[in-house]
Amino acid sequence: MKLIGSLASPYVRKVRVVLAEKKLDYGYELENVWDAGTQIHLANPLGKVPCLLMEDGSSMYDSRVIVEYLDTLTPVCKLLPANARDRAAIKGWEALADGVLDAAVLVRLEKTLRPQEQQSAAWIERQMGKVHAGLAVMSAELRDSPFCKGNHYTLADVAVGCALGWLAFRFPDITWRDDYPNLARLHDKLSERASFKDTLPQ
Ligand code: GSF
Repeated sequence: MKLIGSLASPYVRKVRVVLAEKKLDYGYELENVWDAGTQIHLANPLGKVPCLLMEDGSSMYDSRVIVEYLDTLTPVCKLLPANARDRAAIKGWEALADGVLDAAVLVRLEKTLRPQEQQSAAWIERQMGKVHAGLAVMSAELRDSPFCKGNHYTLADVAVGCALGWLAFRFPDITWRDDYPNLARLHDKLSERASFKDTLPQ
């Protein structure tokens, strides 16, 4: 299988961290989805990365679908439990982390793709509100647990780690490290893992 991705995307990073944790082999192809000549729509009609190209020629997206599939391929480092309720709780963490990213990505696009006079301060504020509300809930739910879901490293930690890492990369002014020391502690612990070290956004 081959992953189409980009070096800065937090959603692509989530997939790459999972591939590394599961010790799965894969090809990796970089694609600039913002380039006029991008071919990404041939694999993903939504024109987004990550997109996983399968051996039979089909493609798989988006990141949540891909990581859930990857977790079934090998018992190595199980990231999602079989129990439906526990599984939904972890997928809930992933939805929260991805939702924080979705809002922050919208802010970044507004600020980088639109001329300053066309940018909407109200839109930016609305999206930033989601980022801050999401971070507050992450911190409240993490409490002083070693990982998002108690004592076990799961997909929730992968998703939260990628979201925090991308905020640190693109929004260094957001003071989540000072505001939420427990998120900083989790982020620092995750950053020591090879899967996170080898996939730093750039
Ligand atoms: C989000 C992917 C996405 O927005 C997922 O895979 O989880 N829910 C999806 N990818 C961005 C790159 S990035 O901001 O990480 C993308 O490909 N955007 C291109 C576009 O046309 O929106």
